[in-house]
Amino acid sequence: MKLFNRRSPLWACAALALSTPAFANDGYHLWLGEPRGEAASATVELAGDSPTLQIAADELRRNLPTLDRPVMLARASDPALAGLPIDTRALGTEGYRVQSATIGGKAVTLVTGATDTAILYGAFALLRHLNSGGDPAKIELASAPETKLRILNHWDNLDGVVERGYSGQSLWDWWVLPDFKDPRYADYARANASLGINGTVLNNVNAKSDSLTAPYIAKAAALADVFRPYGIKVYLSARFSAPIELGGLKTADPRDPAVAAWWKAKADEIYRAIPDFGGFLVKANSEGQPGPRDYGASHGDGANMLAAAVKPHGGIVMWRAFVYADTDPDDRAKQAYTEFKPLDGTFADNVLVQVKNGAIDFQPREPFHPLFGAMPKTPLIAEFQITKEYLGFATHLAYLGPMFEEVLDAQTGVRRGETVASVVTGKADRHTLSGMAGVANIGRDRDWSGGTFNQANWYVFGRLAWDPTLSSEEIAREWAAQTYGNDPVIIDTVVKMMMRSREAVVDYTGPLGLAHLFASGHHYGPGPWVSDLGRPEWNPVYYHRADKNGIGFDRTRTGSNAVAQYAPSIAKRYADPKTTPPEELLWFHHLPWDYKMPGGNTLWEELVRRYDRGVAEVAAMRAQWATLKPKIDAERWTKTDVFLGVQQREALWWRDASLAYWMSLNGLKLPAGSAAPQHSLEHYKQVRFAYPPGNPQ
Ligand code: BDP
Repeated sequence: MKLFNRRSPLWACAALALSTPAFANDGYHLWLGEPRGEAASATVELAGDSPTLQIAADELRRNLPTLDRPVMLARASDPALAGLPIDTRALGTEGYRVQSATIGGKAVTLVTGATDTAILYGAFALLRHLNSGGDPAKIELASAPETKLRILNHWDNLDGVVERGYSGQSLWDWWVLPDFKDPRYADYARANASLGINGTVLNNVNAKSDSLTAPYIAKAAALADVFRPYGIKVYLSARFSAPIELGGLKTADPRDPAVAAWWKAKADEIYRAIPDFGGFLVKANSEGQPGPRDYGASHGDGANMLAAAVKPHGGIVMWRAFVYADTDPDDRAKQAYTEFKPLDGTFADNVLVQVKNGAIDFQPREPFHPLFGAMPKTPLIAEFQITKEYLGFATHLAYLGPMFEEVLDAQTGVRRGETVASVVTGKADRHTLSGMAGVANIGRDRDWSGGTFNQANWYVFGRLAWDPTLSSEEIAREWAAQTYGNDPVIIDTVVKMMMRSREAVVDYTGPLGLAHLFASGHHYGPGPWVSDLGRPEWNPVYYHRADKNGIGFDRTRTGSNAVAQYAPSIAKRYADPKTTPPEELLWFHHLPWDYKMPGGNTLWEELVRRYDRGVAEVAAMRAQWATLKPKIDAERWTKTDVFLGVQQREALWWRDASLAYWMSLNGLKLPAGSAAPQHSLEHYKQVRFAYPPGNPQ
């Protein structure tokens, strides 16, 4: 038990009296904070009973500060609520309402909703309100999720390695499941429920068929049992060739009745073990994965065959649009659209097409994927990467909220006011299915995500999946308050660091729309010179196309014409370098080094300025963090401080290596005031790492 709870007023005195706060915090409790223990004394009453309501009540009893009235948890249909002026109709099945009410002559804070899960969400909303500075005297909270599916995608392999995972081994201890259910599973579910996340795909999209065998179904069922009372459904990534590998069939052709029958029987088997199984996620014909194209069938044929198998049980299929083929010489950024757009209208009604935020692959910045807005007859689920494969793993501080927001707020140009968010919520085209998926950054590290600031990315994903129109800055504020305490100095400093952090990573890794300049395989550190990988589009040189004369990928009519995949108004803007935002310039245009940028710099000068700005920004973040030392527990403060030191060193490495390489091509000098790279280009080219995390061998 801690000496003082971080939210108690005593905490502030302690912080003043001691140079370092006297308690430890290893980050395990995430934004939910250390349990209040004996300090919590709220009275919580329950109308009705269920495991979910019990969880909601326990949560409040453990963590809610004393209020001037008891909290009552009651379903909207409870007779005690009849006649009260409380409108719950707009809340749907998952929305909640928390407000003062007089029930049976007694003043209470009522937490209500149509279902027990909605009440659980309401309980967490109440905690969030109070723990992020909300007025206890003014409790009036109501919200319903804007999307139906709010799902984490775990890229967890069955051997415990997490592909692109930087927070230790997989949380799922498959070996001892289903017998031993690690208590962490419930804590994981609790954290997700606090955000409204209602689904989890347990295994990697690069799936093994073993996860569909009886022993693994039993293991998944054990996890589903733990997650169920938290409103979380389990999904599995399905390997398309499983009928061959497990069923002994000669083919996995989706048009073959024996294949369809195999999947149907498999789905029936899964549903016997997991009656509320969510469905399948599929990566097909992408990066070596099997799929319907192996048989000349379409993605639609594949998705619909699986959809038919889960349909009688109410399941869905999330079919990924992340495809690019070695046989297709076209610009990689165009391939998903080329393949999927013509399939619009052919998918079964329980299929969603899962589209990454950008057309290439989770780069620090990508323009929104042109499929958003282009498939009105198909519900699209947006896929974001919470784990930071291309943003410095768990070590570099990059708050992804502004990046998610930038994509969600992007106008598709298809109809007036249509944004990616309105496509994703299904509102644009009146779909009942809708959703957001996030590639999880969760592992067995004590702090779950490999560092406190990475927890913010899990948090912001969940909050935006609930409501994609929320502000990432507001979310940063509420996260900071709950995570570090309600001290305005802490909140302001932390939020300031967070809000600039992603742009800093863009600046030092690939400013002005450059992308995919990463070292091979693990994607850690710079490798803009790499040109020897098997497929052209795996090589950074494919993306930047720099030479003596210029830099950038021409995606206009004179080049790949990827711009034409956007709606006309957006395509027009991107077709001209003058109207393309500088942040996306070299994504769409190949320009001479002396191209004049707005503001008067040449392209080269502006590029260098941005690399320098990124490095300076990290130094500034570190200095800001230093000022918080007396206010934050030593354990969490130190880890972030050390990580910022690493980031500072590596931002400089990125900048120096990149500039050394660009200068070797363009022969230009650095602008006055910009320091020469510390080492030669050869030095940077030789940097190697043994066993970087997240890169299955
Ligand atoms: C890329 C990752 C790779 C994933 C792939 C995917 O490098 O590990 O398997 O995306 O999304 O970002 O399928």
